[in-house]
Amino acid sequence: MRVDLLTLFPGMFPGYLEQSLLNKARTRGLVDVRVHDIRQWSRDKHHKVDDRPFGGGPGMVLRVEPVVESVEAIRQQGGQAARLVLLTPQGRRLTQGVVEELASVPQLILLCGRYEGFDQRVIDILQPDEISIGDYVLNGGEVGAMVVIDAVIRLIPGVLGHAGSSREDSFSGGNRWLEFAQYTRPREYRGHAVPEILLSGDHQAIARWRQEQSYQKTQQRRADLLDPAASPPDAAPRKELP
Ligand code: JBB
Repeated sequence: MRVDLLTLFPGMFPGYLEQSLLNKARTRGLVDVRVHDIRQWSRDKHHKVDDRPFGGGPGMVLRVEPVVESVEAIRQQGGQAARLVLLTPQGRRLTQGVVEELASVPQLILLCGRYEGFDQRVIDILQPDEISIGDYVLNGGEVGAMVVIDAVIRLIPGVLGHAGSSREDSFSGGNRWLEFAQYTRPREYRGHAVPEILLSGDHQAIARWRQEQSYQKTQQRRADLLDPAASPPDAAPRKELP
């Protein structure tokens, strides 16, 4: 998969891109990530890409020409059917389902905005897939783009080991449960002991206990994740909220 990032702040990405999993995927040739500065496509001698909004108002707007022309240039470089994603609070919400969809394309172009947003004609002309990572105010699309890459990259075959792929299964599809609590040595720390059952060696009982844990935690904290049609695990007694 090829990923092209279009941004006014290319310096934000190298640190993130060099993190372990992504770097491994890149050195193995599973993913080719390229960062581009939108200013490269400015016609202005000062590399200006923003301007004051028609009709007045505070702040600046990203101009249509450099943005449209940068995307067109990157599309031609890729030479494949690229999916253009624009990170914006106006987009559809990023979910694991959307991530799975994005992981299936040969080229992703992630367009990151700044200032008060893009000239509307960027959207009208390019018709990007507009995506939001959540309802909070950010200063630009870059962090959202990193979230998209992070989630997409781990679905590319060969990027994760065996453990990762089976783990992913429990979170795809309709029913997603939160993880059960994990413990490692020591068996006791400051009076906090590891649950006895995990030391029992009874693998079936452990599996059942973990399933109950997952279900109850999900029920208590994120009932919205539970598929109402799915039934709880057999041994899970229904616990009231504290
Ligand atoms: C950005 C946070 C875009 O598309 C918009 C919009 C509004 C304000 C600012 C921006 C710039 S880019 S992506 C996530 C900010 O409505």
